[in-house]
Amino acid sequence: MPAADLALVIGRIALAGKLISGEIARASIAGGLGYSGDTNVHGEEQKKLDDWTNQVFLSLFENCAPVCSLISEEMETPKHFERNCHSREHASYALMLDPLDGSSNTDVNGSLGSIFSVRKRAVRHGNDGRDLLGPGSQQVAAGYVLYGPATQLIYTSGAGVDMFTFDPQIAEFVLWKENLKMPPRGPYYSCNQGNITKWNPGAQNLVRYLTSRKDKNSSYSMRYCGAFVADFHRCLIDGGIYMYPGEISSDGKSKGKLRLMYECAPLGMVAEQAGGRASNGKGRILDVVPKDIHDREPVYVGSSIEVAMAEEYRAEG
Ligand code: FBP
Repeated sequence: MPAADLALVIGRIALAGKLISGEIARASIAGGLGYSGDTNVHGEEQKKLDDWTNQVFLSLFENCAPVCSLISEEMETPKHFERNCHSREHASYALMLDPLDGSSNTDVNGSLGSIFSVRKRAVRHGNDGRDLLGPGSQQVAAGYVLYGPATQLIYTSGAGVDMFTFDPQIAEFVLWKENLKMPPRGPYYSCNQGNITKWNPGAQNLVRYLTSRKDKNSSYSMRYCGAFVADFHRCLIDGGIYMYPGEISSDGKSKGKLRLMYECAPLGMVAEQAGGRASNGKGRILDVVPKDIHDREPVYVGSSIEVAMAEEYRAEG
């Protein structure tokens, strides 16, 4: 991706991050919490902030020339910015988004995030986004904004991972760490263990192993805050594994919850670029080819040693 295009796209994401961070901070006193009364393409009740954050990205990318399509967790079909598409000699791109990750945390002042992935469009492409249905290894950039005690922007464009912290005093993101490396092993595991009986035996045995460690040096602590971005961020800094195993449904199939193209694949690219790994429990998640832009996938992401363990335990059969 030409540096100028990347700078434009990341610049707009940073601006969205500033606006969203400000809105989240005052949502409780500005009537911004609670449900909007609508449901999204996944049949999930939409929070007001889900819709508000989605609108922020739509309005900021309408006039962002390199991006001709925006695909979002909150929209059934891609939003196509016609004029951004065909007015360029250079390639155009699609932005794939989870505008507000961890939305079950909005009303309890928990951590939240925005996850993004940038992919190159085919020269000839329709408006349905089918030309984007390639493996995550085709992403040209990916990352997230974490809305926690601090607001941070983390991204990669295939040459390592950099992290920026938002400084409210100067209203700018300031580079904090360059070329971040994830510890190869970590003391934390994150999962909704309340679902354990719905998982494959392999995933159940993996968590039994992680919780069986007695000695201090190799034992694991559980951390689960309800926001993929925040639990992943802990793995990136301190090491460990985040997993959302597939749940066995009545037809015996294992179904993931998290969306492949705008949740699993972008954090998978960040993990790999930082020396970690990302798997669907069987193999590399960046090799999985989606059939639909809203496909879901089981995910095991984080430190290379723990993610390798998930595959050794045949977490997804
Ligand atoms: P959205 O909030 O974007 O739908 O993301 C899914 C998510 O909230 C993850 O952030 C989180 O890790 C997981 O689902 C929590 O799911 P559960 O409530 O089933 O544990």
